[in-house]
This record gives sequence, C-alpha cells and structure tokens, in this order.
Amino acid sequence: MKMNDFRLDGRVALVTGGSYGIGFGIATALAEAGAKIVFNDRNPELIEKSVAEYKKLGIDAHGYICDVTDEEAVTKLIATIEKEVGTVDILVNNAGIIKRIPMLEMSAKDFRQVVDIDLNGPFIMAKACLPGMIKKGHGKIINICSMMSELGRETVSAYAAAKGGLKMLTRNIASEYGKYNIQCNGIGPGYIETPQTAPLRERQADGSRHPFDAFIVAKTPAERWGKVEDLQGPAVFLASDASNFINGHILYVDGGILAYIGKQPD
Ligand code: NAP
Ligand code: GCO
Repeated sequence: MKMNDFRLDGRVALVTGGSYGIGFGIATALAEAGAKIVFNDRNPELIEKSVAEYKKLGIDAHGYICDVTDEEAVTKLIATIEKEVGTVDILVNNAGIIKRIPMLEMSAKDFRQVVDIDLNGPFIMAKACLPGMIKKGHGKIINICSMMSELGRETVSAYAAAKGGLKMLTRNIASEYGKYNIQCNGIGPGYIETPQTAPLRERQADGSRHPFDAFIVAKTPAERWGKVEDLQGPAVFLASDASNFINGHILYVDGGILAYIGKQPD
C-alpha cells in the first residue's frame, strides 16, 4: 500500500446537496485530498453563497442548480459537468431530507417526497454517472445512509424506509457494476450536528437540554454528537484507491451507537 492511494488528484467529485451540512464537509475533505469539486442544490442563492464559502477555503467548486429527483435535469447536469469539468469519478449521494411525523399523521404525499429525494434521487444520480465511470474503467459511489438504515424510531417511517432502501441500493449497485472496477459503498453517520438535526438539539424554554439531545448522548458510547469532521476521513477513504476491494459495505460512523445496548442501570 502507498499513502498516495488515499489521494484524489485529478479526480472529479460530485457531491449532491453540497451547499452546507454533511455534503459541504465531505466536499472540503475530498478537495483537500486533491479532487475537483462539483456540487448541486435546488436553490440558486444557496449555490452562489456556497461557491463563495468554498472559495474562502481555497476550493474552486463548481455549483449547479439541480433537484436530484428530476431525471431530465440530472441527465443534463451530468452532460454539462462532463463538458465543463470532466467525467464524474466520485459521486457522493448526500442530498436528503427528513420529515418527523408520526406515521398515522403522515400523508402519502409526505412519505413519497422523502422516499423520492432520499432513495429515488440516489438511484437517478447513480444511473446518470455510471456510464461515464464504466467508460473510464473506474468509479466510486458513496451513498449517505443512516442509523435508520438499520434501526427504526418513532416519527421517521418514511426516512427509515428510504435509508433502508438506500443500503440495499448500495449493495445492488456494487453487485451489478463491481466488474467495471466501480465500488459503491455507504457511509452511515450517527447523530451529527447539522441543520437537519438542529431541532433535536434545541435548548428548552427553561434553558435545559432537549430531551432527545440527552438521549442520544446516553445512547452513544463516545458520549457526544458527531461532527461533520468525523465523516471526512471515512469519505476520503471510500473515495480513494485505498478502498478498491471494498464494495457494497456500509461504514457506520456513529461513535458506537449500533454496537451499544444502552447504559446499564447503576
Ligand atoms: P441538511 O443539513 O438538511 O443538508 C441537506 C442538503 O441536501 C442541503 O444542501 C439541501 O439543500 C440538499 N437537498 C435536499 N433535497 C434536495 C434535492 N431534492 N435536490 C438537491 N439537493 C437537495 O442535511 P445533513 O444533516 O447535512 O444530511 C446530509 C445527508 O446525510 C442526508 O442524506 C441525511 O439524511 C444524511 N444523514 C444525516 C445525519 C445527521 O445526523 N445530520 C445522520 C445520518 C445521515 P436545500 O437547502 O435545497 O434543501
Ligand atoms: C432523527 C435524525 C436521524 C439522523 C440520522 C441518524 O430524526 O432520528 O434526524 O435520522 O438524521 O439519520 O443516523
């Protein structure tokens, strides 16, 4: 093994939903390892703001407006990226939403929207990027899964169904395209401090911690929420040649939550 195996020089990395949160953090790490960064989001103002944020970090990121659920727009996006930047070598399917609604109160429309973005989106993005990867003779697809790829909890039925499906889509892409030297793996973050989980960490009116905040810290052997930085090394590893014989694997970066039954009574 050579340390250079962890480098991404000359590679084009596309991070969906790369304007902020986990996507932004992963993209900055891939850039640090040498990749050229491309990202997409739905909101034009957000793209402009995020390109400036990347620039502050010395990263010349290319931002494009594109909703990952819009197959026609995604096909055009990949063709534009290939023309303006180059063939996508690394695809990080990061874009995702969550709706926390008890199942009996959740409309089928809400359920479908979560599954559309969190599961159909990664399918559409991977389908658009695979032909270029096959042509180049290599490729990396990293799907951002979740604790909810393995566990359920109240109010997240659509999200858990989508993330469970994303785990199996990861394994299926690995099975179907491994012969082209394409590796498709997942990262399963634990509970990470980002805008998506902010409602679960909000201080209560009396200044006390959110009950869910205390719950997650108690459920995590590391006794803390994860930070975006905790995901950066695993993402570079799975995007690099150092992981060329790892395929269909979900790498959980969760501080030990999945290994832990929970604090035993004193
Ligand atoms: P976030 O802060 O809400 O960021 C999500 C990003 O995805 C935003 O840039 C958002 O942009 C974009 N996005 C949403 N729908 C999109 C669409 N249809 N097309 C294109 N972009 C879209 O979430 P996060 O916490 O960084 O999470 C990122 C990923 O990690 C998600 O897949 C999430 O499920 C997963 N995850 C998060 C955690 C955690 O604890 N935070 C843990 C495990 C897994 P807009 O502003 O346009 O919506
Ligand atoms: C929730 C959280 C989680 C995290 C993440 C955990 O409401 O339970 O948002 O779903 O986002 O997916 O891995």
